[in-house]
Amino acid sequence: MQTTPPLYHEDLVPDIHLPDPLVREDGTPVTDAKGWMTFRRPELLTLFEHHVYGRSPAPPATLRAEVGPVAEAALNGLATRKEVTIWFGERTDEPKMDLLIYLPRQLQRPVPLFMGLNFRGNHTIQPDPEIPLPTSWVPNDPQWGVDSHSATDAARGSASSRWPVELILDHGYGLATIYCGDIDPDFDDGFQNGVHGLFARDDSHGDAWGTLSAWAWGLSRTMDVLEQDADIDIERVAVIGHSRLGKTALWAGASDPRFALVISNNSGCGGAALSRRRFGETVRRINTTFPHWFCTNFRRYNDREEALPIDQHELISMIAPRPVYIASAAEDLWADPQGEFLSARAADPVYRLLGTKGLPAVSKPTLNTPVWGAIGYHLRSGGHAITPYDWTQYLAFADHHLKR
Ligand code: GTR
Repeated sequence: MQTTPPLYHEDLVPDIHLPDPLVREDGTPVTDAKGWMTFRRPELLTLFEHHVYGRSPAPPATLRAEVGPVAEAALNGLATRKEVTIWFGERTDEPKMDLLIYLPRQLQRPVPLFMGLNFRGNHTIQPDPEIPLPTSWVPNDPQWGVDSHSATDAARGSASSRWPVELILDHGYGLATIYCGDIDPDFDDGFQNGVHGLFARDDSHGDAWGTLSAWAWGLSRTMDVLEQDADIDIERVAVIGHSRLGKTALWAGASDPRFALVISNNSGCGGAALSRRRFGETVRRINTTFPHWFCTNFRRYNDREEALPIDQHELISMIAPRPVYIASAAEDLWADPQGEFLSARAADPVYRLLGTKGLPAVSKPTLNTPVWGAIGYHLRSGGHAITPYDWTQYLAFADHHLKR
């Protein structure tokens, strides 16, 4: 384990030279939307697969979805609650993922949707006793009286501050969520469990999929299922995630253009933050603590971030021209707020080339002052979390970009 203390001083950040998103690997400049979409974006996708997150398998030929109980008057009559169980093939034993959907009850369907993974089970997002407990492995959580790897009623609603469902419904959006551990449990087991276990693993090129790729793949499979759901406007789905799930939301949005809008909340290293800055969490640190998140090749860049053929601003660029929001928190230095802003900023030329307003700010905006064009950014006061303040900004951003 690396023992070097994390770097928290701007003066100590190395001089960095970022790869230019608008120059192809062979040196050819990209000068128009066609050159971006036809050549550079696919090239970047391959580079991120190969060097950072790993390659995911093609969608399975059969995806079985079973709609479970539908409650027409959930949340005191505010919402329709739907459960959908999704299997990744013909077999109906594990793994399966349970999709929980709340839809605004009074509105005409189809509705736009926020979709995001949760950390500890669907039952944690609301104190709604009808939400089924996950049957997959869950992390230990003594704070909520959970001291086993099976979910219990004790944690019901424990993450509700992160999921202001009523506010989301009030704005006319549905919310769909899945427990990330249904797709792949968040620990290093040599890629046996979760969806990894369903596919033959070939890591001879160091680029077999890690857990972040598995989670992003699960989000895309959810889109496959929701394409068949007449209640949801599949062209207006925003993917959102906090922290490790913010990294996942960016990768899902960058690799699957069906996501109309992407939100990264405090995603940090391997998410929105520039790796080359080495501020806070570093590539070595993240590969050591979470050896299952990225692909094997990413470890080549431990302490040599400058050798990466890409940096994270190019992950954001791959979402262009679709709207993307990057949010930092002032006390969350581990996630490098400045590096997240600079990364959003360095994606701006791509957004501009594609005819949008990009990010209309040249330097990091002051505290609690959101700024946005097609790229949004804010620096919230406080620490590593997703709060009602964050959601309020995301809803305003989505209202602007997705409302008809
Ligand atoms: C931390 C990790 C971060 C971030 C965070 C989280 O331990 O170092 O990269 O992902 O966990 O997901 O809460």
